[in-house]
Amino acid sequence: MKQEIRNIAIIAHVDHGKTTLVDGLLKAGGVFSEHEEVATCVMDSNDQEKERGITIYAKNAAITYNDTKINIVDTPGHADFGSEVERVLKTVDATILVVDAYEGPMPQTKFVLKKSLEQGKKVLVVVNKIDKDSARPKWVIDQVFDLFVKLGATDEQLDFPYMYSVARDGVAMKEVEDERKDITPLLDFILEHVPAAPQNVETDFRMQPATLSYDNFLGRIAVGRVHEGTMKVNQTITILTPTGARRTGKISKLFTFKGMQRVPMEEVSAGDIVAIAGLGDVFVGETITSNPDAEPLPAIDVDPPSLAMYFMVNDSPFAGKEGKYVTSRQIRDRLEKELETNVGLHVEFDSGSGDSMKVLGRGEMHLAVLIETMRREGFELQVSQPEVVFRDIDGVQHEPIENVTISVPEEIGGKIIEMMSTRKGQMTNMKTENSITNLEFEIPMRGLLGIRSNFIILTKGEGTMFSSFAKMAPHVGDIEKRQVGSLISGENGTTTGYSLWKLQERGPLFIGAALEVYEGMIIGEHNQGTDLTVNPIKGKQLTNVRSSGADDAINLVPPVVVTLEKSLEYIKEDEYVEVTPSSIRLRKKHLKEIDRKRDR
Ligand SMILES: Nc1nc2c(ncn2[C@@H]2O[C@H](COP(=O)(O)OP(=O)(O)OP(=O)(O)O)[C@@H](O)[C@H]2O)c(=O)[nH]1
Ligand SMILES: [Mg+2]
Repeated sequence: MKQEIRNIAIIAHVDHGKTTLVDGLLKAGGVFSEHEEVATCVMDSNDQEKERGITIYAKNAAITYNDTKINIVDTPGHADFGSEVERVLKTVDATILVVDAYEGPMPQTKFVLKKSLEQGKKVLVVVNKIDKDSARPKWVIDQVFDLFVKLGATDEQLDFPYMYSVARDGVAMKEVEDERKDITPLLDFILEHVPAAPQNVETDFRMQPATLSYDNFLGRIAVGRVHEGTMKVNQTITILTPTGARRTGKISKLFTFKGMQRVPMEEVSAGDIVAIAGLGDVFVGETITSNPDAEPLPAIDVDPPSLAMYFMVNDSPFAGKEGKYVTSRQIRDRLEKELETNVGLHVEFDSGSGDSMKVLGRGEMHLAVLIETMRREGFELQVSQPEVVFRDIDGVQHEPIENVTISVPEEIGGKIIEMMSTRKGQMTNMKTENSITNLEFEIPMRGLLGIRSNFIILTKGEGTMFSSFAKMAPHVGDIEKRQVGSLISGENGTTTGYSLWKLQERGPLFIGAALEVYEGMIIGEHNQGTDLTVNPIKGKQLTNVRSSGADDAINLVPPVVVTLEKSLEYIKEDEYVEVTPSSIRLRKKHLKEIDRKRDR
């Protein structure tokens, strides 16, 4: 008899504890040897995932419990990586919706639940972090129920099973008051409520890749669920596109998952989640089949990208000094390779002029992760201000609208409402409890660009703000922008402490002393809201030197650290971010003041 299989995806808003919960399941599944030192969030294996403390890519693992194989897909909770979630839902029969025991449903909870319900998946709810002092698990269950109702769940879906957990301690409980012993209640819960995967092997093989990865030895690897049938290594197969076009290929290696590893197999069969190597040109959503006349599986639709920016060859005076790959050809090839696996990404190679390409993604973080990856690989490039992508629907220009949830100290609530309404945000909910005000808005994505730094200043860092794609809606009209201006170097040379000391009263600086700058480089923000060309390389006039005295002491405020994300948020339409393996610089498109004046 075949081993039973259960396929689940863990979904949630960012930080609600998905990856930590998977740690617990892996440990219970005997994935680690007894004395092994196990790190936390072991599934977050990518460098940027570890550094940012978030999941970026959906990943597979599998454990065996009571002779049943459980395939587990960990998914990212950040809104920018929502397309990862949408795709892997196709590979599972049920989702575990993890919800923070204090926060309750957040924007991305709504997004991933909506996608699960739309695809008719069974949803199991786990209220996590019930160890928090502020935890209110019963309230959270009510809120989740309301969300199911709002999203139009069927009666059957509304009757969702739920339980509680402290993922960090590796424990799960049926009731809040139950003993917090281990994770087995969750494993039993999965076996009880997740339908067994159908294993029809008496028919032709059909499998649909949901994610792609790249392996230096094996080339492209397609991961997905075997819909039906069986497949052996070295078998010749047909790849069907969703529109019915076909081509042939040969499978060189087959894998299933065990723990976090891919295990080579001679044969794979219906119901399991597998990885296939040897098909160098297969794409997400195509159908791999043993029968050339088989029906393609339904296409996998993901929401289209909502944010675009231009990637260009760096043409600053410092171009080519720090990067290994700098040409337009190299950038183009790299983007082409990225498109093979990064399904939420689009590139219009010929939409820019000359050396620029339009890159479209799901949000600032999605694009920033790509740029950061490229720079770590040795790329040097220049990028433009991110812009929202509009879409023509039935002759009407539409724009992306986001759901935003904001939580701030009560006394700032008014200011936040004002900030959101000047950006065309519509308040949909407001509640104050224990001097914390929770606000919900629908707002055009345009209105959110560049808002985060403003939000941090307004709340002095004591607030949270989350957003997630809600819908496309007709363009809501112009949004007034805050006037920001830059301090721009008018010189080529090395900065001096003396000149920066004079300049720092004009606004926060992005650079320190003894740094090479060029004419047209942005060295700080001008607090008057207009661009100002300045001289940061001036030395102190020797004739003014006083022999002694404390008034000579230069007190330089430490420069503002401009990270990639901050730069993308900061730049205006006439500015670029210059990205190299060792630096991030901001610059004006026109380096000379006279050209900027002419262009105004
Ligand atoms: N107090 C408490 N903290 C927890 C618990 N579970 C997870 N955390 C913490 O919550 C944070 C986020 O956990 P993750 O597992 O990375 O959350 P995630 O849902 O995978 O986040 P993304 O993948 O970025 O969406 C970490 O700092 C965890 O240590 C819990 O049960 N109680
Ligand atoms: Mg995670």
